[in-house]
Amino acid sequence: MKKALIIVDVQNDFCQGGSLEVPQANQIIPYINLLMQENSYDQIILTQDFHPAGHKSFASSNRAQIGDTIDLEGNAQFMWPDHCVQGSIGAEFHEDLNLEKVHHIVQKGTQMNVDSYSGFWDNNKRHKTDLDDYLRFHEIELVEICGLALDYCVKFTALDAQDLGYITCVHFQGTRAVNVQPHNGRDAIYQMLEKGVTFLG
Ligand code: VGL
Ligand code: ZN
Repeated sequence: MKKALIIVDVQNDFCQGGSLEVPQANQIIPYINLLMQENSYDQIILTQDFHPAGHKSFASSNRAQIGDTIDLEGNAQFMWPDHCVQGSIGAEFHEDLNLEKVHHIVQKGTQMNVDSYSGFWDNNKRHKTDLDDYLRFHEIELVEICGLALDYCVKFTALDAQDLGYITCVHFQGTRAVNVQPHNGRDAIYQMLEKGVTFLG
């Protein structure tokens, strides 16, 4: 069975000192590098949150406060600090992440008026990235997912992978939640378990 490793959004803005810092994010990088060194994956894919300046998921673009929820074209949209702006250092992959063995990069969140937590679909499920087609072309049946953040982009990527028919695993040691209160991504884990996602590590 062919396997892919999908590494979600290991970018400077989600790591230590970034504008949307995920607690302990940097701790997962050596673990992910070790996974890539195993040579057990047929494909290694990175996702990259990649917003245009002024993206509508930013509080600053809506005269909203960070943490508010607004209506964005009929969908509830959480208001984030500016992050992963195209061309900025914050959008780049963390320099400690070893990119040597990466086969493919999927950029998401590139359309101004819709956010994209999943690596497969935007949040309103209108626009699909090339990730599903890419995996099918390479006859991938099982995906292992790691990266940032457990409770947003990792969760939605895993739920969509499961929906799309892949056997889907998340590396517990290779991910961290952005919301550590009240209980550190546990709700996200339950949502994934309910859908049939399994956990490794
Ligand atoms: C993410 C919030 C906003 C993530 C991306 O990578 O989990 N979270 N954009
Ligand atoms: Zn984003």
